[in-house]
Amino acid sequence: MALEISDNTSVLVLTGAGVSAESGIQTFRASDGLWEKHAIEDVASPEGFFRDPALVWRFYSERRRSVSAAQSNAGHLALCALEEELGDRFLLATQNVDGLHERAGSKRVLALHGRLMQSRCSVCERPPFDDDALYLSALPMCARCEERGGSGLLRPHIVWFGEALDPNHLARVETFMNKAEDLLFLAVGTSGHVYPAAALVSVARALGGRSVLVNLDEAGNEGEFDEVFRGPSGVLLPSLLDL
Ligand code: BJW
Repeated sequence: MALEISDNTSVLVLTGAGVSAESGIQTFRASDGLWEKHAIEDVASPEGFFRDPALVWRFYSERRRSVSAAQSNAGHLALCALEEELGDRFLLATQNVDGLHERAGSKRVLALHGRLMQSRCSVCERPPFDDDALYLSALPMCARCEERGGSGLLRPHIVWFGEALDPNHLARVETFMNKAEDLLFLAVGTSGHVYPAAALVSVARALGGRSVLVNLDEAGNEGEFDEVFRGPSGVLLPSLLDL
C-alpha cells in the first residue's frame, strides 16, 4: 500500500538510527546496540568528554571507521527519490550523524544531532570543519588556538545530551511545517525516546498534519502516530513511497 501524496502534500521526514541499520551501522538502544557497550553519560555528554576525552575520541573514531566502510541502503535511496519528485515540498530532518542520506543523494537534509565526519574546537568559536581522521591515541588539538598560544581540544561535531540543537535547524523545521498546505510527517527508524526530535510528531499533529511511523519495534511515542508500519525501512519505504 502506498502513502497518499498529492500535488499539494509537503513531506517532513524524521529519520533515526534504524534507517541506517541495513547499511550495517549499529543502532543505540537495541540489545546489541551502542548503549549496551558504552555508558551514555561517558561518551555522549560534555561532562564525559571533559572527564575522559581519549575514551570519547576512541568511541567516535571507531564509528568513523565503520561509517566510512558503509553504503547507503534502499531506505536512503527511496527518500532521495521522493525528494526528487517533491523538490521544496520535501525536508529531511535526521538524527543520524553518519551522512548516509547525503551519500545517497539527498540534498534538503538537516543533521539535527551533528556530523560524525566533522570536528570543532571545544574552546574557541572556529566553525566545524570536515575531519575523517581517527584519533585512537594522541588527542587532537585546535590549530587556531595553538596559533594564538592557546590549547583547545578538538571534539566531534556532535550534539550530546544536555546540549542544544542548532536553533536554525529547528526554525527551518517549524517554518516548513507552518507553510505546508497538506502536511505529512513521516518518521523512520527511530525509538521516539530522544527530545526534541520525539516531540515533532505532536507538533505536526497540532498543525493538522497526518503522521506515519515506519519502524522495526514499538517506539516510545508510537501512540501519537495516525498509522504505523512495522518492518525494515529498506523494504517498506520503496513500496510505501511507490517507487
Ligand atoms: C529499524 C530498523 C530497520 C532498527 N528499519 N527501523 C523532554 C523530555 C525528557 C527529556 C528531555 C526533553 N527535552 C530534552 C530532554 C533531554 C534529552 C533527552 O531527550 N533525554 C531523553 C533520553 C529522555 N535531550 C537532549 O539533551 C537534547 N538536547 C536538548 O534538548 O537541549 C535543550 C537545551 C536547550 C538550551 C540549552 C541547552 C540545552 C540533545 C539530544 C542529543 C542526542 N544525542 C545522541 C548521541 C549523539 C549522536 C551520536 O553519537 O550519534 O543522538 S543520543 C542518540 O539517540 C543519538 C540518536 O540520534 C538519538 C536517537 O536515537 P534513535 O535514532 O531513535 O536510535 P535508537 O537506537 O534509539 O532506535 C532505533 C530504532 O530503529 C528502534 O526503534 C528500532 O526498532 C528501529 N530499527 N532497525 C526500521 N531496519
